[in-house]
Amino acid sequence: MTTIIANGTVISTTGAEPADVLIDGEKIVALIQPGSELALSAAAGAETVIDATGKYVLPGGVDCHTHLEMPVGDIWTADTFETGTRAAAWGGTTTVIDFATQMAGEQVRACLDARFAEAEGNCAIDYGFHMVLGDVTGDSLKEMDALVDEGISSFKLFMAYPDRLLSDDRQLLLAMQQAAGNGAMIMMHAENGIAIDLLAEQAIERGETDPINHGYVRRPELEAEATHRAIQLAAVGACPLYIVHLSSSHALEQVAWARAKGANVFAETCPQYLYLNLEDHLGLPDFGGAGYVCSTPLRTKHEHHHADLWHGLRQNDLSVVSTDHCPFCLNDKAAGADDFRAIPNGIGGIEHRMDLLYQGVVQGEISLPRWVELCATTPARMFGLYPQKGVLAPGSDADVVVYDPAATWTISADTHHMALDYSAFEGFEMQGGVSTVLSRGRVIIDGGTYHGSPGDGRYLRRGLSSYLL
Ligand code: DUC
Ligand code: ZN
Ligand code: ZN
Repeated sequence: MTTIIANGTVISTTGAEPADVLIDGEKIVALIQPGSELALSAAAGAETVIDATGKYVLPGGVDCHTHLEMPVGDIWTADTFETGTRAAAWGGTTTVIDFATQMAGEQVRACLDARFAEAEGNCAIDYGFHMVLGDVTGDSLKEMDALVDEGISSFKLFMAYPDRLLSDDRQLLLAMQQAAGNGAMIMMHAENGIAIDLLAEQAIERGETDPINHGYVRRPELEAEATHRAIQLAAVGACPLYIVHLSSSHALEQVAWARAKGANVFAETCPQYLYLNLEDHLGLPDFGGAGYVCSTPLRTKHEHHHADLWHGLRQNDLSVVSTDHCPFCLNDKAAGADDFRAIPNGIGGIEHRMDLLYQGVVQGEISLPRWVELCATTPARMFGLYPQKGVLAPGSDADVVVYDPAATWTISADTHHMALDYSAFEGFEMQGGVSTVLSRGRVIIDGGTYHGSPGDGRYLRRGLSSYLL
């Protein structure tokens, strides 16, 4: 089956050029000059012609940080693999990398196999996994090598959550040394959880139970301290390091310092840290802030976090924008009505990452090529999916988004496709929107209709990060 996407402007990391995209089956076979003889004959022979006049044509988004169908205690994230990947597709994301989690006392292998079974046959788009090591043991270190061979080439460790997931410095270093040997990427939740838990305990003792206190106790200094420690441990362990959900100027400063020295240190941020803040969102009265509880937390508007993060995105000290899609419905957030520590952590945004970042293009914060680089190309390269994903080039999967820069619309829980009963971005007015989405050559979103089905998405065995090559 051949398809041509004609007359659009193709956006890549290097620019914006008029080009027709020719697809055969699941792959891109050529980019052709529009109106050329070749283009006309390709269009005449194609079974499907998609007219992209006036629109951008870009590689499908790669969201490398999601939590679909994930339990925290007995509360589950609201999106299943089915609903979450479908919502992602609506927003122009055609690949997700989610997490399999090993908790203390559990076997890595068994946890991963269970996770494969949960996703299998349910995803609308292609998917991969990182492995969370909640406990670094002889077994988990040995399994790291085996997992890399099976396409799980990144491991998330926690410096937070002493009671559940925290690895101490010895464990962090052991995992880093193992990663140095097998080529894996170490992903780090960089917050000093021991100090945070003390501050949280003291806040509760003072009767400060509201959601905003979640932001007060998770101080940016404690994100910076953990980020710095992770960087130094990774230097000693000699492995690449990727800081997840970076939210503060303080932590960014550490990443910039490491990168200026030439260290293999990378970081992502997420739309919530670019657009939302502690006072106006986490500080909403009557428990309204609960919907904005996430970790790392939203930061104060009285410092320069937003501006610094945009600057970091331009400078490449922040290389990726993911969502950290971790949606909990409001009745589940109510678990922490009397104690902010019990509010499940997370914000849902898998559907709106591409659009929210495009507002950065509209507002002049980033360029069009940088938008594509942050949302598709670099995450694919960072996590061993390039050039299968993240680029429109001959031989790459035909994951393509046709994006209409003239569209205008408003984010609302009433119209979004996530299985979440609110939106942290409710009422945000958007310029630009997704028109058509192809996943491996098949149109799955077009004309405001979803044309795919659960199980269309395939598991992706990832290689090593090519960002280092
Ligand atoms: N870390 C994440 O990456 N997501 C949700 C909560 C957390 O602590
Ligand atoms: Zn985390
Ligand atoms: Zn996360």
